[in-house]
Parts: sequence; structure tokens; C-alpha cells
Amino acid sequence: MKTMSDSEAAVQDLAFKALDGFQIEIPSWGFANTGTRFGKFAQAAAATTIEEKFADAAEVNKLTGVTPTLALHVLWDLPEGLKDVAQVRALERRFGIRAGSINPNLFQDQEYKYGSLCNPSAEIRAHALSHMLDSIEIGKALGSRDVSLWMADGSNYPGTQSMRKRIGWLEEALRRSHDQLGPEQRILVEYKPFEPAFYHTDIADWGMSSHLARQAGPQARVLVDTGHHYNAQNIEQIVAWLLHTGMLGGFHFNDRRYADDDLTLGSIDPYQIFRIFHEIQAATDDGLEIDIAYMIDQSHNLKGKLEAMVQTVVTAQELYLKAALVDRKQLAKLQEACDLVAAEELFRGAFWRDVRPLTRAWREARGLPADPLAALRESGYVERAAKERGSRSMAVSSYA
Ligand code: RM4
Ligand code: MN
Ligand code: MN
Repeated sequence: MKTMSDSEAAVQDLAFKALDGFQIEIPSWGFANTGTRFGKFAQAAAATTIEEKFADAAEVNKLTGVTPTLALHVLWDLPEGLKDVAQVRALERRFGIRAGSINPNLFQDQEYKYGSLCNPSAEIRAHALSHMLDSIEIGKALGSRDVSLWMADGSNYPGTQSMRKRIGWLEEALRRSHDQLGPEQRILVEYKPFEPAFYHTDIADWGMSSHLARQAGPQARVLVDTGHHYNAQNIEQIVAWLLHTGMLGGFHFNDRRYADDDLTLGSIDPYQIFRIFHEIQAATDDGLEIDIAYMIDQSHNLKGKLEAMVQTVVTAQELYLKAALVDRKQLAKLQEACDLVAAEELFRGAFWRDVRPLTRAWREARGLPADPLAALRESGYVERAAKERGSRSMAVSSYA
């Protein structure tokens, strides 16, 4: 066996520490038959019950070792609300996976046609708020920390809604939700510039999220979904601002070429995720107190669900590790001296470094499969799931 030089050992040390400190939450809906609004291509192995989603999550965690929690969507996973908590508790014990963030669903009820928390009808707003409060109670009962709020609220045509009144309603709803949080709980406020609303969206960008989180109370933060930006936007700069102002609460990771495409992380622009991780790790090095929930929010329409999830987790680890290996002391010196090319080369160099031998070594040292994707294929899990689930999972509804 080849022995390591001191510097190789130091790099490995640093790498193992970084990887030990990185976990990422997977979404229950990433295992289900989701698709585009034009239709779904059903997969025989897709999960159709919450039990199957927990089983899939446990498989991903067994292969990668870094996904101990599963994000839940209230309507899809706990259709009976609080009454379903006992079942989720039992699944947690059975599969060794904990319930992660709780995602209220304020976009599917017919009454939300003109908005939920921002609906001009006081009655509908009250109904939406009570769903928020139920979601907070579900989070409490499950001991899960984050309630992550995303709304589809907005309008399609100029002049049809008062944008300013709707801000006021939203502020009130978030304050009242915040009042009900347990001491460990947080509300994460997600933003999105458009879709499904195409003229104005009530929480359209990080400034709006940040304002709403601040006025809601000290336990509210911003959630950055990487797919929820205009194409030219500098997301790592947004991240830097949120870090600086103490408002960064979490991420929904995914990739995209055009809009909210929900493609697998790093498939289109891995450099961007690297740049985001660099900002976070630089802030940590500088002693900023941060507590960020890393979560995946993807919809795997064409790729196999399990494969796509494992691929995403592995990619996240690789990009996180590349960022951990940026020599930030040296980079700070080069930045100070305005040695632009050397600074950029150092930065780019870290991005181009092949960290896969390090992630393999870490996995072996932690008793995990060195190549989780290959291990998934060898396990036959997907084929077994397809056999068992096949008939049920093919019965999916179409767009119309
Ligand atoms: C939204 C947003 C939310 C997700 C819904 C289903 O675009 O990303 O986080 O819960 O989709
Ligand atoms: Mn999201
Ligand atoms: Mn989205």
C-alpha cells in the first residue's frame, strides 16, 4: 500500500472533517411519481405510500450515510394532519429515519385559486393560517425543527390585486404563526419569482422573504431554493448577504437550465453550488454563527427516483468537499493584494480538483459503500420495489 505524505494526510484529515460535518435532507416527493404539468411518466418502483417513501429514504441513507431525515409535505404525506403523526412516528422507528422539515400545502385546495395567506377573503386567509398552525403542531409533535413555507400566491394580470394589501395580510399571518412556534422550531420563508403566478408573486425574492422573516420574529429565516431565481442572478451573492445579516435558514437544492426545473443537483452548473458552499464555509471560518438546513427539492421525472437521489447526495458531498479544500487563508491574501488571476486560479483549482478518491476513502473509513450508485445497482432494491409496487404506482393521473 502506498503511504501518504504529510500534506496528503493533512488534506485527508481536512476532507474527513468536512464530510463528517455534512448532512442533507431528502424530500419524500422525490421518490413519488411527480412530473410536468403535461403529464407523468410513471415508474414501477416509485413510492406511492408514506411507508414506501420512508423505505426509500432509509435505502439512500444506508448507501450514503448522510441523509437521516426526510422532508414531509403535509397534504401528500399527512393527509389527516395531526392524526397521522402516530403513523409517522412508527415509521421513524421502523426505518431509522427521522421526519425532517414540515412543508405546509397552501396551493392545492380549490379555495386557494386567488391566494392562501394573501387571499382577499378573510375567511380563506383564516383557513390558510389554520393550516400553517396545524403544520407547526405537526412539527412539534414530531420533534422536527423547520416548518418551511412556500406559497403559490400571486396574480396573473396587472391591476387585479392590491399587492400592498397582500403584504399586510402576509405579515400578520406570519406573525401569528411565529407566535405558536415551540422554542426549537423555526419558520423558513421560501421565495420564487414566478410560477404558478405569472404577473406578481407575493414572496418573489430574498428581500421580501427576509423582510417577512424579520417581522415575523426571531425564529424565522429565509429559505433559498436554487431553482427560484432569474437566470442571470448571482445566487452566491444573495447567500453572502443572508449570511451577513444572519437570515439564512436553509436551502432547497436542485439544478435548472431555465426556470424551476428541479433537475438533479449540479447536473447543469456544478460551479454554482461550489460557489455557494464556498460562501458558507468562508463565513464559518470567519466565525459567523450559522445554522443552515441543507435540503433537496427535486422532482425526478425521467431518471430513476432512487438513482437520482443517490446521485444528488453524492454530488452535494463532492461539491461541499471541493469548497472545503479552498485554501481560504491564501485566498484572503490574494484578494487583499488584488492579485485577481492568482485568486481566481486558486478558486478554480479547488473546483477542478478531483475529490472522488477522498470521498471514497471517507466512505470506506465510515463503513459505507465506496460507490453508493454502484451499490444501489448491485443491491437489486429498485427491481424489487418495481415488482412489489408496480401495479399501484402505474396508476397516476395525467395533466388534464
Ligand atoms: C415549489 C417550491 C416548494 C415545493 C413546491 C412543491 O416550487 O419549490 O418548495 O414544496 O414547489
Ligand atoms: Mn423548494
Ligand atoms: Mn420549486
